[in-house]
Amino acid sequence: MNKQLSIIGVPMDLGQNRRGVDMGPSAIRYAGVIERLEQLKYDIEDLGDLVISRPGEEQEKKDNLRNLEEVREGNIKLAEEVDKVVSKNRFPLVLGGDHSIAMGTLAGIAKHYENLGVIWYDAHADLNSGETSPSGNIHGMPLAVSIGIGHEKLTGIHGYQPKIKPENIVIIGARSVDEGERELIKEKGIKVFSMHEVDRLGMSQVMQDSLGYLESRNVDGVHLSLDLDSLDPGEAPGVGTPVMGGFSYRESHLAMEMLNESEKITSAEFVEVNPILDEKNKTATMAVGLLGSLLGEKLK
Ligand code: HAR
Ligand code: MN
Ligand code: MN
Ligand code: MN
Repeated sequence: MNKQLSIIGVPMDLGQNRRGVDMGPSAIRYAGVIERLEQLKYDIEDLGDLVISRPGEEQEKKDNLRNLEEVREGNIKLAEEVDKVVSKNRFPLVLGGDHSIAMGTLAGIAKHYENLGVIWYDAHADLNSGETSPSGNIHGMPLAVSIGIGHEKLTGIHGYQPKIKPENIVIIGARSVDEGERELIKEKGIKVFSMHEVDRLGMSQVMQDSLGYLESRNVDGVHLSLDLDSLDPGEAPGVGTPVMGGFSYRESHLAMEMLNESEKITSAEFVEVNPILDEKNKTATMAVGLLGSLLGEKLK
């Protein structure tokens, strides 16, 4: 693991319609992320939180894309910041914020790789576009945007597209997938370990298979995009779109340890922590615990 790590907070909540997820970076900081990583002997550069401009009043939803201009603008800024971090050969760790920020993170990272792999750890597939989305919320679209599907104002962020190849993606934990997303998964042959497979195979096998799959694709880096709604809402209630039947903290912990052991992860983002919906900052505390494991905490 690259021990030079840069943290960027992104107080973005415009990719969906429940306020509070913009406080995610603060909640994760409050839960002690910096101290935790310092203990693991990381050289940390904290770049603080980006400034996200907020429309004064509810914007008209154009093309079924809520807050399109603001979400685009925030992601352009994020892509630039992340790009600089990778150029300095540092590990970018992005703290959200809603999942729409994955568009900017991936835009900043992927141009530095020939064949970037992505692990999308989420209850959702985030493969909608304005045409297929039931909500018009852009946080349900970033994975589609990153493979070049969606509004030009989103797919064109940071001046190139697509950012990643559909065959270099592994989705883990999906259990709420819309019709249009299902079709796209089939059409593009995207690898998905839904909750069904995780239950049948167990997390250990799923992680082994996921890493093996990405290796067979000859990826030259792997980005982990972890949406906290992958966890069961009983354990992690501080998320905007909870879906029953999620991962336990324990099995996610194992997943993170296995990713650490693989030494394949080259960037990460933790998103969708909403402290307003949380209980005593539990969800942010879990995010920090998972990050600790991802970045090398071990008992022996
Ligand atoms: N699929 C639904 C939609 O597009 C819900 C998306 C929820 N998204 C997230 N990201 N929390 O995973 O509206
Ligand atoms: Mn998501
Ligand atoms: Mn590339
Ligand atoms: Mn989700």
